[in-house]
Amino acid sequence: MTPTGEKKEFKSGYIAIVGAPNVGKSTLLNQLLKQRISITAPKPQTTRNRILGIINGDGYQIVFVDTPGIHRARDEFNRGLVETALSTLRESDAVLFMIEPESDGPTNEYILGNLRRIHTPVILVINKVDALRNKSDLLPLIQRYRERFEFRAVIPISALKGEGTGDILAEVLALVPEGPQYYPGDYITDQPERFFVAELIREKILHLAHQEIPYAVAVVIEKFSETPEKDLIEIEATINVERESQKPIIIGKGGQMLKEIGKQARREIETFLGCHIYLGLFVRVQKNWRKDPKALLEFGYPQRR
Ligand SMILES: Nc1nc2c(ncn2[C@@H]2O[C@H](COP(=O)(O)OP(=O)(O)OP(=O)(O)O)[C@@H](O)[C@H]2O)c(=O)[nH]1
Ligand SMILES: [Mg+2]
Repeated sequence: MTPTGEKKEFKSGYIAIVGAPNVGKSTLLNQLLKQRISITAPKPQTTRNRILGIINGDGYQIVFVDTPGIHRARDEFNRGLVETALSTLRESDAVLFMIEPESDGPTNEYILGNLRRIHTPVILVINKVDALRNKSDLLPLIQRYRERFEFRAVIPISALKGEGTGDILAEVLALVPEGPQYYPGDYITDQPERFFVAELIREKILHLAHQEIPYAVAVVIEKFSETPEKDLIEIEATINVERESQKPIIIGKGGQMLKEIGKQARREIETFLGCHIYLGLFVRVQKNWRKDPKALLEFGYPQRR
């Protein structure tokens, strides 16, 4: 109840975070949530699923939805990722369209085309302003975008440094309609813990391996068993690669690479789960899994309808 006695309605909404690959969408989600739930890497096509980040406040629940980067996909697998992003766009109450000033490519025009087809308020988020060489480039950029689309607001931010993200929250709060509480008030996301564990392992591979390897990898959790009395979770995961030749690269000389992946992943998983873990990693060749509908289903990746 408000001081005047009227009933205050609950507000809620789904807010899609979309943009070209690598612009910083997942970094923004983590910054809004003040927790690392979406993996990030300086390489495109890091995010492969829609990742929910739920903010519960007094009288509202905002569900931010991180999505794979939208790009001109050349193969079926990537077309599936783009479709995940575009369908999220269509099902949202508002959209954060993120760009980065230093690489403003034709993909953004394609995304704008999609935004014109939906009738949802869109906020233009200009990320990585910390890395902008000439701050004076910002105003003409904003001008150019304002001419192309009627944005509800334009917010320059640095997702990495957490600058401007408060403005996003305030703007979004003003936009979300009255609505139900979609998730229990203590939920921050909808995926099970094991999904994030698999993602953290994949993130370490993204950071440690080069060339085609990051794209050829899918991580599957085979075992996740808790022993509360020992404050320990035993985790076994398979790192699937596409070709025989990729296996020795992931394992590395004398197993060094796999050991490093395991060491870094374990550290982060322990922080994430808040307990000790045992982590066993195995490498398996699942030939051309990105083209195999059965494997895609098993690995939890979208398939085109
Ligand atoms: N300098 C700077 N770098 C940033 C900022 N935000 C993100 N980055 C970096 O940009 C890279 C990509 O960030 P992600 O959050 O993974 O980008 P994304 O848009 O989710 O990428 P995809 O999932 O591949 O589409 C990472 O190396 C981030 O550290 C920022 O505000 N400033
Ligand atoms: Mg991402």
